[in-house]
Amino acid sequence: MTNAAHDVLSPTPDDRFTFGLWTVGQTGRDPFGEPTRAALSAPYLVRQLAGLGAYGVNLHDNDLVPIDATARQRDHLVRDFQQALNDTGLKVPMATTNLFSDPAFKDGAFTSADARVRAYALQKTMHSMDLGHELGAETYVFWGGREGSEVDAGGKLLDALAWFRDSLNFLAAYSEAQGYGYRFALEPKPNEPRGDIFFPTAGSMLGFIPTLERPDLFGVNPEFAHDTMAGLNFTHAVAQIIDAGKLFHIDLNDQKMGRFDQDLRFGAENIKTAFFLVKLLEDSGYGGPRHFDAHALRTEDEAGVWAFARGCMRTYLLLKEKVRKFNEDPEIQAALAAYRVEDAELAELTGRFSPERARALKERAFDREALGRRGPGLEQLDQLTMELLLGVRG
Ligand code: GCO
Ligand code: MN
Ligand code: MN
Repeated sequence: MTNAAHDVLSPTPDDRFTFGLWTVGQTGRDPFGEPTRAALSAPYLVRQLAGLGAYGVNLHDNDLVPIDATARQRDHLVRDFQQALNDTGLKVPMATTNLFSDPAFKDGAFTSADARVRAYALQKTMHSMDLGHELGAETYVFWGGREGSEVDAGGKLLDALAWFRDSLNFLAAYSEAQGYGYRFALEPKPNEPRGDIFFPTAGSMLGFIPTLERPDLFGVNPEFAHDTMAGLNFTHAVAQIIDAGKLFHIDLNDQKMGRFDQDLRFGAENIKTAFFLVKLLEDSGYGGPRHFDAHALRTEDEAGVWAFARGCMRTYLLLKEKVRKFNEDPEIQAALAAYRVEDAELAELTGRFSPERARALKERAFDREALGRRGPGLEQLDQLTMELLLGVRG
């Protein structure tokens, strides 16, 4: 490997790669089986991630502080974690609340039909926001893992939406009152662990955000696996979020369509979609964290965990390098230029409505058959992309 190639593929904090404590700390437990590897402490995970070139580490409150910890235990755990952050320079850009593991949340947190559960969820989230702020987090994620249902016999659908809205309004106001200045990122998922989760897609979140009191504080945290599980095109979802100015955070991983939630290493499965996603992120100038919300396969030991973490970052950087080559490849650029047909006169006619332009456009003659005959060259363009990805172009 040449030095130049080595540099391009070695992660540095400038690449803004982050992992969750729950991702590299995942012990291999699944619904059918016990852990296959030992739990690793938060300070140890921080030191390892920093050594690999990550920028930051994200956490749920209970990834660091057990739900039943005493105040003394909390202070001790936070102090040791903070020490590891100080020693390594690793940041905590994002924090979130675990509102899904405890049985209290089995039928929802902010959307529970029990007012006591909803109030407890608010209380727990405020404590978690305090912790996130203490650690320097600027983004706060809401993933409503238990906000959903298996049966709708409870008849709470419209109420649940209102309860969710009230909770987010309350918490945004709390953040402002405390001077935390959080930006909130709402994470959609279609199902798992609930049979159906409320707000299943990016579009659901984009439609909901304008109904909040402070829509400016809210954006989306889309996840590759969540759209892919549902057979949707994740890159299209991210484009719509960018178009709305709402890409506040992103969860990267991989997934086979139609399966259980796999949380595979980034790029492990859908390499072409991953390429177009990296291209979209890089070309759009997205400057936020590239967060890997995934974990090593259950088969792996600790060495496999670090191979997983290195692999996520390395594949992202490999794809970013391919994006650079794609954007510089003369044949690809010529095919792209040929794909788009521009017409200055028509651009003028269709640009902005006026009665005159509308009349002129209605009178304009189009050679419909010629339009239908034109081949846009997508087979060739896609093959060139494949050859670039497979390493036979540059
Ligand atoms: C999942 C989700 C979670 C959230 C996390 C942060 O499928 O379990 O993706 O991993 O991203 O709780 O809020
Ligand atoms: Mn997920
Ligand atoms: Mn996620």
